[in-house]
Amino acid sequence: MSYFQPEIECASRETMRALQSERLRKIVRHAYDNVPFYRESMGKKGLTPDDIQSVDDLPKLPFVSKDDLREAYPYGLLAVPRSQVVRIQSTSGTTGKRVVGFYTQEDIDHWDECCARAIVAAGGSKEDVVHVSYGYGLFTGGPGLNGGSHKLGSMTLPMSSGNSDRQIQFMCDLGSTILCCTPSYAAYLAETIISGGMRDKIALKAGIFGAEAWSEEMRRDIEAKLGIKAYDIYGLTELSGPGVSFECSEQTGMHVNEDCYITEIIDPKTGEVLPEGSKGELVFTAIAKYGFPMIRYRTRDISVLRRQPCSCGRTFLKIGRLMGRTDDMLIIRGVNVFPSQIETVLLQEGCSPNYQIIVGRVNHTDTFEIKVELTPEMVADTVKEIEKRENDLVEAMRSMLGISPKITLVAHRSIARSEGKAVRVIDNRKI
Ligand code: DLL
Repeated sequence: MSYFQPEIECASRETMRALQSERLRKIVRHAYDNVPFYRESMGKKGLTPDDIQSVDDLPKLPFVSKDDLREAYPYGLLAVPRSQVVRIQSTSGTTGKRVVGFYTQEDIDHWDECCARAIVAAGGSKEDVVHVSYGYGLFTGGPGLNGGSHKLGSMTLPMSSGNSDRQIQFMCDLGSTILCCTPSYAAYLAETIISGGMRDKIALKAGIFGAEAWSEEMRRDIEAKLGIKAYDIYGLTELSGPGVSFECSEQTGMHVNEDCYITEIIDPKTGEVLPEGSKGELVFTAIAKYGFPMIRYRTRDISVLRRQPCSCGRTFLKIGRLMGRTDDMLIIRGVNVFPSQIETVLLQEGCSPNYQIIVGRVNHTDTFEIKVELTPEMVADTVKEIEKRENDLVEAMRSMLGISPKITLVAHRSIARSEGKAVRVIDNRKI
């Protein structure tokens, strides 16, 4: 069995808890001393850093929510002088306000290590050619896996997403062995490889796929089509990016990098901490991240925690496959989309607020359609004028969301009204 840092990945429970408690004390003190938000929220509970001595004290601390992050935009949670920040990354956020994460060099070093561990757990070594087809730029996917691959010393292909013909060409010519991208893009590449008769020209042995929900069926399908083993990886921008947790060869959930993150599971309604094994919302505390401290961050992701011996030898606890979210964020082709963003564009473009988002999956690729009612003023429009409106809307959505939906203008009053909350989203993907 290979590990990137065996002394950490296979540490005893006592050693890991001692390290976590030490790092927790340090990060709580750092956040309290440098970020007014943390000082105030702890103050409201009558807490000072001295009240937090070990992991057992964690539940005393208040939660941090995505709204807190939006309010703090852009610099509100920055905890180091700007001269110590070497990088920012950002989410594909909602209505204008993104979440911006700041990284010191030490933060990046830890993040790279977490991703390097994921690559080794997927069978990677210095001998591998790591083909990174996650997006680069503000999105954390490309930079995260790229950093992990560098740290490991593997040959890294910084492909970014898109241009599938070039992806496949490089895969064949350079002998890529590990593919990193979203599962839906992996499925698309697999089909393109097979239909182009290139299956026996590729040397892939593993894939590291995450950033969106995917099913066990999809895993088996990609594995069969590409002749690889496919590993899940999880993370979020607020907590650095990919590599919060990663799968090993057992493929029964993702090991959390426990020297960097303390995991809790809570009841999303009451905030009560639930015992391991219960289904609930994941809450993480980043204990090795100083630029932008995240203490008890509510992810809104639903999963289950399990601590049991793993055949790979790692002692890190596992989170199960992600089961959904508590909010309305959709992930379409790997991009985070909030219905509120769509509504904003429609209203800005003078369209009706009566709309429906329909998401599906064909050949493992997400389909994305928005039906919008014609306003009474538009009813007299010619077919040409309607086509132009649809095209303009596609463009406006693309610039807000980063991906293009199909837009269909439908008859006035044809979308069913609801007496309670409007049904804005029809997600036909079976995950
Ligand atoms: O998606 C980071 C990432 C990049 C993870 C590459 C894995 C691989 P965000 O754009 O901030 O960051 O989106 C985070 O994506 O809260 C989950 O809802 C979802 N997500 C991430 N990984 C998985 C996964 C990146 N393996 C949000 N399964 C998270 C299901 C996932 N959902």
